[in-house]
Amino acid sequence: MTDIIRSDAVQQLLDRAAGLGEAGGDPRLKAILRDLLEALMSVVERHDISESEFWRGVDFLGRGAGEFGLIVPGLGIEHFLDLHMDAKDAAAGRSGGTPRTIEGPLYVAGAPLVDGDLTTTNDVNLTTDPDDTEELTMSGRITGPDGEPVKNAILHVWHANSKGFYSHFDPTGEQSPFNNRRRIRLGADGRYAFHSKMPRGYSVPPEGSAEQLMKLLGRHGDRPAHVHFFIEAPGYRTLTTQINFGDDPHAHDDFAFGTRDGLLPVPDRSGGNPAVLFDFVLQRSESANDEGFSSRSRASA
Ligand code: MBD
Ligand code: FE
Repeated sequence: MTDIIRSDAVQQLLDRAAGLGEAGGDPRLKAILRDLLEALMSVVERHDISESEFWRGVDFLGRGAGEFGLIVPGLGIEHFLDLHMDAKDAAAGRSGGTPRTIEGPLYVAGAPLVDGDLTTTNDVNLTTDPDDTEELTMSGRITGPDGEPVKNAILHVWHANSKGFYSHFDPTGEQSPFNNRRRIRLGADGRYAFHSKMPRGYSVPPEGSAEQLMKLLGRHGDRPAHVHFFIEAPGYRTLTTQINFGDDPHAHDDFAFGTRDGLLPVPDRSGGNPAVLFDFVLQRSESANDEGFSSRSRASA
């Protein structure tokens, strides 16, 4: 079969579909969309996708739209964005510090802002709902590239409960709004400590589009137990990361590809309950933009 993607007819079709000859519109979007359409059409040609198969794919995207937040990490695209940012950082000489890893779809803005300056406070508790499982404690230091304490950071923390459900997204409707979610204001020494109830790994909703897709790929939709963080501090680059528990059965088999070397601590159980000592190292900010967040749309409450 001839390669129709390279034909004048298809190339002209792509230029016109992406509005390349039109004065109006957004030039960057035009350029991106042209390449995206060309990639899609190439795949149709390369795999000889039938009309029925194609529309099955369109139907899937329509039905799956509510779960794109799961499908994107499940297909490795969110991790790819991290690899892309890492590569750009490396090229710009901006390496070092705690690795970034995916945010995931389950952050909720507006969590209670609590005092976590350990010179004046000693109890930061994330779990306010009853949860019949073991207590997790987590503590450590936040430093900059030269080991200096990061002053006045805000540590955003969020994690699932012992059933693997996140507040605000809990299908059982059983959790209060910000259970296992806090913004912790740290002091001048960069130290943090909190306790909560040990999370269980997340699994995509049974019967949902993400689960259906994973099954068709012969995969699962499970993550190891983990704790998410954003760390923001004046003068430092905002970090999006998470720790995944290194002793979880899915520690090296995360459907969302969010586990990374250096982010897989094994909790110390010598004192009975799991305890994690974990230090974060931030990069210095080079522009105001570095101290902000991506403009991803996020739930708020
Ligand atoms: C999660 O809890 C999560 O962190 C990711 C990345 C995807 C789905 C659920
Ligand atoms: Fe998560």
